[in-house]
Amino acid sequence: KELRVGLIGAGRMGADHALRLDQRISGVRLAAVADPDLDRAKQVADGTAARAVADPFEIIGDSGVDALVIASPGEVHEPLLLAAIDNDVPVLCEKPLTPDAKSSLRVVEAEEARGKRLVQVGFMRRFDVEYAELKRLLDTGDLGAPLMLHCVHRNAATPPGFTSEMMIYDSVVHEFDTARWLLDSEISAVTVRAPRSSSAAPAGLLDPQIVTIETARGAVVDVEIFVNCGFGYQVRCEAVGEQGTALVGGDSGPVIHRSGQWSGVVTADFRERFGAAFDHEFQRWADAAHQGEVDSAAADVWDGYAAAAACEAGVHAQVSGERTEVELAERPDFYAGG
Ligand code: ISE
Repeated sequence: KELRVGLIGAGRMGADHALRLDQRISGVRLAAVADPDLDRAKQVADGTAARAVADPFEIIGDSGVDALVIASPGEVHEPLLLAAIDNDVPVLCEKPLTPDAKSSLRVVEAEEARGKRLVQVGFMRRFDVEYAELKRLLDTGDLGAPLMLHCVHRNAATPPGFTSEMMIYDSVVHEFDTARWLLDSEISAVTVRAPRSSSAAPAGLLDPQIVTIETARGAVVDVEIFVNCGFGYQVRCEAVGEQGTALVGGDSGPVIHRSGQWSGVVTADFRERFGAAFDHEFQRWADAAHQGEVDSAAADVWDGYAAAAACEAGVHAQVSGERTEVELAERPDFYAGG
């Protein structure tokens, strides 16, 4: 029996996930696409078996929809997630879980009260082959105890309406999750500094920025976030341990030598760079949902909350210029070891 998936959000990411669910993930059928812009929902559903609707709540709890993918903007996630939890529907929710800590905590509490894990958060780097290998190296201790991560996160350009705050909760949210996951430690404080903005950045956008993350176990992570770098999409992470270093996301082949020069290609955007990771993430999610389970390799709601709390501190740090400590609620036993 196929897992009938309802997709909420038919924007850039939603359209990409629709294609993925329709063509690349086995054992699933795209059953519905919801977007307040009904024309956009129809365009994405077109050519698939899915029906298009404007109201996402119409497909939450619908007997023809077994599981949900939420790819709408973070600001509208909370009521959708609460409704899905209420209806016992498994969800793959794109990051961020929600844009602020309080609303994310309400989702944690709702899932805990339900007593069943239903929601996973789309931090796809956890499914990237290179990142997974880096995680393995850190877990086995092959690099020695970790001291630092040096991260670079560059986008070619920002869509209209992208704000300095979003650079934290939409972009650096990935590094918050990556740092917690790789270093197996909560984030304790965040500081943000910025050089003068690039002349390529839209007016009012503080771009680039340097975010410094401190973890509870004493590691420090620096992140360059530069979302109008112009040349393509680049995400790198170099881990520095007491006995060695490892870099992921470095330039890789094919390297072309021609006319006295060498060159290579930079990926255009995150759909291309992390396409295989998204596929892997979705297949594992669908397989688990089929069994009535969640994927243990994925980020759970607590991870989504912890990243949101770090984002909130990050936005405060950005605006105030001050090192800002992260305030975290007590981790419920329900999520311990998750
Ligand atoms: C976007 O929403 C993503 O999730 C991408 O991975 C990130 O690179 C980009 O900056 C975000 O806007």
